[in-house]
Amino acid sequence: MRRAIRLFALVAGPALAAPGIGRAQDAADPAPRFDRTEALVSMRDGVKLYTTVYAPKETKGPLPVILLRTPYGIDGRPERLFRNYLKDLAHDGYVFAFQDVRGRFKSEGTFVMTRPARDPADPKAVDEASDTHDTIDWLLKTVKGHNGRVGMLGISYPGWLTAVAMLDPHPALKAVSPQASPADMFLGDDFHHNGAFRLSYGFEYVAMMETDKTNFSFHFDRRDTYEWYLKLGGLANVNRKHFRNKLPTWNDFVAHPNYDPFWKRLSLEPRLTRVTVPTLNVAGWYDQEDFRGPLRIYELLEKRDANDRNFLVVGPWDHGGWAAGKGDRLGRITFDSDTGAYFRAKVQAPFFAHFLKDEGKPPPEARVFQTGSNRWESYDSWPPKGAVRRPLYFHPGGKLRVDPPAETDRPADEYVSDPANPVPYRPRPVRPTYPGPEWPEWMVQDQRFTHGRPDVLAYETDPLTEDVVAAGSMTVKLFASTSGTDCDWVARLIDVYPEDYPADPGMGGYQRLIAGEPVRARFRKSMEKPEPVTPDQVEEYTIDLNWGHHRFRKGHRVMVQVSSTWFPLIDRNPQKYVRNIFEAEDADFEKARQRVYRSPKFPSHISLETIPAGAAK
Ligand code: PG9
Repeated sequence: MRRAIRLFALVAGPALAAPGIGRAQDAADPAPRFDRTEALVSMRDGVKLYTTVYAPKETKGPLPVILLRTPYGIDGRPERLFRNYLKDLAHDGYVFAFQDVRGRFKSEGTFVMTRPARDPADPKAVDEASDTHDTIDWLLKTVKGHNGRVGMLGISYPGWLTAVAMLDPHPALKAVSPQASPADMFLGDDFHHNGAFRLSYGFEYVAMMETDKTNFSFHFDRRDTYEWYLKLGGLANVNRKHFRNKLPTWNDFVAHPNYDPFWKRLSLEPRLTRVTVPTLNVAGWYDQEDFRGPLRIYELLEKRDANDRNFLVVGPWDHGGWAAGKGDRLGRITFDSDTGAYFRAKVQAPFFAHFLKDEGKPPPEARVFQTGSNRWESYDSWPPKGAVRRPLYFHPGGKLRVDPPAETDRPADEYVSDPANPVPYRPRPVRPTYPGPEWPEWMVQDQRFTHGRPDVLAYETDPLTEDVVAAGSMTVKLFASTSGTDCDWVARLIDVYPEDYPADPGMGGYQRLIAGEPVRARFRKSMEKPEPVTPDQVEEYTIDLNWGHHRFRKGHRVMVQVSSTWFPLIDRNPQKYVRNIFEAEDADFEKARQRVYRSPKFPSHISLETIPAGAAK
């Protein structure tokens, strides 16, 4: 059964379909005046792509063109984007062009999820870069009075489209801003994290994109999708009961459960070998979809950035949270300033003005919001030079301390992980991803809903006697065993507020999530060749929590929670090794006894790159 998805600004990314804080205010602003034309633009293989062009009615001299391509449907969107995401750019003066990608909405052809790069030896082959190239050719011939320079930007899928255009750029493409673009869908981003499958997102996104040409919303017959996914059972039931082998991307998930050439071909990472045009990379600390991607794109390009044209901005945002609204809060967490409005007016618009109109100065290398202190900081390298790693070790009694563990007669903590009762990733009911208002906010939700569960371990410091500032890499090292032959390990880093918190008494004791990631035991040695684990044998797992920039305040505590499920964000591991978890049957799921070690030989710990607390206020 189908029902229409409620759309807000899908051009920028589906996360914006959810109502955002302060977003209604943007609607009150008057939109700039444009002449709108539409066209079906022919690509090199004859396929026509639906394109609209908005030229300002009042122009001051030749203008650059800004191009935004999307799979989410362009009709009606630009008018809304001119009131928020593109408002400052529109006021500065650009011609804007929007396009439905092949196979979506009013464009011809077939949609292929994150279409792989074409074979350069085949002149007839197409990909998103060639479609962008052909579109820019057409724009330069058709748009009157342009200045010969084109810029591209977009969030998430449109951000990925920007990134692939930048890797193989048209000569007129002079500035790009890939925002929240995925980089590698097996290692991070939307579909998997470290090879662990993102069940709710993968299932719902694929249904949305591949059921037909428009945005389809899967109908759940349970209000709580936690319950729905649990009842679904083994993933073999997805095609059997719902998709019936008709959705190509789901079939790809099933056919490619490991990091094989299929996933490697889709990865942008090996292609990020040069900075082709000035690039403003944008990421949000609380991006629930594509966080690793934009950071990896920045990091890999930065290694080859001889001419200083690769820049980074990270703000306190959910997925696309900078596109609309003030950005002064997310859920219960406030940021003391309008970070989204600041980004649009003071970062995004000046970046394009500099590189497309020769106005103003280039941006700083890295503009990074420090959460916890709520301050924007500028750095000339990211992570900042001189950051020092500080380990915090797991100890008996749920303690987290700087000293390594001593010998003890009980060197591990243990719990039973039951796939029939998985740890939820947000408080139930877990409503569907779109247009549920919770999805954009779960990464800052109070983690007390899992604290104290018998299948969740927690290690926390005493109240800090001084601020601790994490800036850069954050990693958990687990020494752990399972009684099964496969399992997952999930680590979450949490800032625990003091019980007595006069600044906002409702936040007393709040367990604020800073980062969390899963790893799948089968991939501990190789993502390409999974292997079962030997029951009850201690193994070493590294859980990379990516980069962070957070000030743990004096009086707060640092906490790490460890569990073996995070559902339905991550699919359940059967805990018995099966060849392909996408083909797992209900009977494959087993309970397992999980042990986390904290001994001199097996010192599980978290390690944070830190900078002196005085270096940034
Ligand atoms: N996170 C979405 C996505 C991007 C790229 C590929 C697949 C999904 C999006 O918001 O567009």
